[in-house]
Amino acid sequence: AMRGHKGWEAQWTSPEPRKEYDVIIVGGGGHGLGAAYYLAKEHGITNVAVIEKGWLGGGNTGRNTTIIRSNYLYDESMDIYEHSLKLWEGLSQDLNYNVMYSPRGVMMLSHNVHDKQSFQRHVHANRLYGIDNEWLTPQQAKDFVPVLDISATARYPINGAALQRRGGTARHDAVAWGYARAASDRGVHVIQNCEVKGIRRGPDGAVTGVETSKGFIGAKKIAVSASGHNSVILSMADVKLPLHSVPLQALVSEPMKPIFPCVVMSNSVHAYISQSDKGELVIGAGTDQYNSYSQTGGLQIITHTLDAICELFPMFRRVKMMRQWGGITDNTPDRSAIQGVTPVPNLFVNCGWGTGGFKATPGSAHLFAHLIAKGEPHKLAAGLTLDRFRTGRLIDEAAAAAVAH
Ligand code: FAD
Ligand code: PYC
Repeated sequence: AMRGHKGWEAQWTSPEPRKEYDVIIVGGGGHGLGAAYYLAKEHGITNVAVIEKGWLGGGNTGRNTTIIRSNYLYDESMDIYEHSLKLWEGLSQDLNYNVMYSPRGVMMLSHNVHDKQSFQRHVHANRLYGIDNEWLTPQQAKDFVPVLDISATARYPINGAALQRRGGTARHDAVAWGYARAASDRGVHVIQNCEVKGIRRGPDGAVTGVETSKGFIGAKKIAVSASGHNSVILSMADVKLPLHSVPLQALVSEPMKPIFPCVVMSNSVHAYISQSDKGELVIGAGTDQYNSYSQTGGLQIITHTLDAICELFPMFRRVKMMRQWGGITDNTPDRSAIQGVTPVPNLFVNCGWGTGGFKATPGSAHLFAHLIAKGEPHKLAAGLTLDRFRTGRLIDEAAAAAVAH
């Protein structure tokens, strides 16, 4: 700003597409850009393009409430989310870019006997697996978040809470920018404003490239990581995915002085809240109950969430809201992601992160790069393949997904 916003260096190059790449990644969110970075850094594969129809991070990466945690129930999930949490802990140093990871603690409120049994099951499962999670009494919860109403007459009484202290938040668009810069520095092409409109295949059925708004671009391998639009893109290669796309909304308040020290989630009453470093309350809701590609969402969903926030934190009743938006989430029937090969040779997919994939960004990207490079999943992602919907070996994380679906 002292230079009058003149003379800033571009953080990544914006080249014209080559005729052909070894790997094309569709989707310039954190997962796609991160996969490109790890392909270059850990597998020496640099003839890579990330193709984004809009701007980097303009999808769910830049629209989410940035909650990071690894307190899931099943081994397959704990493996990948804890792998991711460990990468978050060193990500700013690795990328030489401040992603503002802030392990301020994620607290999940319990309001009834069912919540308590379910969360305590998660606490025990996590601790047995070596992941931090602890059970708090209502008073201990209030000591951690003094503005919480734990009175017996509260509309949503609180009978305890689960706290993961290593959980927290990060700066969403810094994650996209940090990965983009680091990938570009290693030779990856980052191509924005370029929509993938088709997938071309050869006589043997294997992919040969993508049709885009900038013309045909050849590729030996194609890796799709396009969140709410994964099923649309995979259908271009006649692959049907077990996904449905629904909007999820968030909003921010006017800025205020530091008042809210951690992240609080209330799954039963459909609200979650933290305070950004700019001072805004960052608040999120449940999903719309119908499929849609509109990045807005239903008014009744977000007003219900604000009702819940005002009941849990009465002192926020007069705070003004500044902005609201939605993102399109791709959800699987068991609320766990899919990362794997597809029936089409050399076409890979990373999808189904639904309402909870921001926290997974570094871990998912790291393991997706392994899959693309080696042609088979890393052992930490081995349970997330597409064929679990054929074998029935589902990973039901509906409770840990923590957002009303
Ligand atoms: P994206 O960032 O969406 O990137 C995919 C990209 O693909 C987009 O930029 C899109 O433009 C591009 N694309 C689509 N179609 C095409 C095409 N045809 N050609 C080229 N490019 C294309 N997760 C958490 O862990 N914690 C949270 O607190 C949390 N809160 C959320 C709150 C909201 C309101 C929303 C919407 C989501 C939330 N999530 C949260 C989920 C999380 O945001 C996503 O799972 C994650 O960010 C997905 O990242 P991504 O890189 O896969 O997708
Ligand atoms: O997965 O933790 C999460 C989450 C919080 C809000 C939306 N998703």
